[in-house]
Amino acid sequence: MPSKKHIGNSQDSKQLSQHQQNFDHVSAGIKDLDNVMHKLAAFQIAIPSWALGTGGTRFGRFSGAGEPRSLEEKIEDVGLLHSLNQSSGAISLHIPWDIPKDYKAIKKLASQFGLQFDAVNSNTFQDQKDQKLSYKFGSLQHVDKAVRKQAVNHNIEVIKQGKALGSKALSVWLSDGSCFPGQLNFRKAFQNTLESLQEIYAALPADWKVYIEYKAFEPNFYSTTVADWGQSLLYANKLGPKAYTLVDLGHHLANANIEQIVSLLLMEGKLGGFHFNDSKYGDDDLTTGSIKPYQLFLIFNELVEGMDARGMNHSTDLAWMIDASHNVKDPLEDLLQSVEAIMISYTQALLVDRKKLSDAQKNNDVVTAQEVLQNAFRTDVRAIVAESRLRSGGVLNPLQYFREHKIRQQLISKRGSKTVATGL
Ligand code: AFD
Ligand code: MN
Ligand code: MN
Repeated sequence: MPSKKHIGNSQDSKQLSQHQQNFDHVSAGIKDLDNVMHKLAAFQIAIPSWALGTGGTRFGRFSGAGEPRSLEEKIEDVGLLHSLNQSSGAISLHIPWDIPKDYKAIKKLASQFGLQFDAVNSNTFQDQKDQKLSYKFGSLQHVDKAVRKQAVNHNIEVIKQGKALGSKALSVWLSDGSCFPGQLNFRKAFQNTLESLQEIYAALPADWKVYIEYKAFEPNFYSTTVADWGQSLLYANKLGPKAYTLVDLGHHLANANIEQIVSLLLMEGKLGGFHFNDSKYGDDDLTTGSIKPYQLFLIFNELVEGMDARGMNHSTDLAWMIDASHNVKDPLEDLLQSVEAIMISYTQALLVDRKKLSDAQKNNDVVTAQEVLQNAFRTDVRAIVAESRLRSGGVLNPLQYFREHKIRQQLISKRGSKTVATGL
């Protein structure tokens, strides 16, 4: 684990002076630099506990070495990321993959690393060993009330766990749906799900939110009971003011206009938060910004515009999280890349000339509108993100630091080379 002193000593002076030049150059063109720097320092992206190990596919899993073997080690990993980039100051737990044994000790450990507990995630998409009834045909939607009850009780239990840790939200992602036409009565499945969600909603503490995550398909391939933002919004509206829609970037049908979805959910005051990742085909869970960086920028453009229109606090009024893991990268390096991509897009969105864009829109000046957006998108803001990180006590180049200081090798020597982190 790099200590603050260690980090301070590690900055290469040549690289630092190059950075200073880059920063001076790019920041010269920014009118309200202090405001931008302030917002960047405040912006934190939660890391899901299940992204710290190498993810598998349904064909196989190639576990990496030195993966965290326990919740404590997952917290250490997120703490490590946060010490390097100062932008990943929260962890999101998945129950029952991450049930804490000693809440006090876990809370203390997290606070030592400056980490908060983000939303807790329930799991009714898998059967657990000691489980009485099966979720093979769904959980909250199930035709059998006893199965629904079991799934509701699990969610209430997850809320309890989250309460003990200081979380303020429950994320519900359901794999409920059907694989073949005729298998399910859509209306009954919706109504069962709604009733189940209502019971969960009733158990939410006053200052909690519930996020309803949608996904177009997989593991069900004919219908999904919370398949898109419209369906999620229906549930959220019927549930009440503590219920919101959660947008996972990989959960849409191909080429969906996610930025438009974001804009309208914000307008309705029903956008709860994000799961960031990238995809080319489906729920690919690739590194954020690795495939469609312009789309990520356009989403942040709507977020900044829409949140400002509602007077929202960028860092605290929505839940920001990464949801990605795969087979071929070191998970910590992958997460550093994702956080960086998010910070870059956010910074670029802060640089958009709002006045000019809105004037162009009023005048149907399509060309200028495009120029305004692309001017921001094509600005190399990496030095701004790095400067913000440095000012907060992070390192100039987290990835480089991770490799040069052989952090994975250190983790392997501590944890061993045959480790498998819990998760998907
Ligand atoms: C799965 C789902 C979804 C969810 C996550 C945690 O696709 O993204 O957020 O599990 O429940 O990856
Ligand atoms: Mn997700
Ligand atoms: Mn997903």
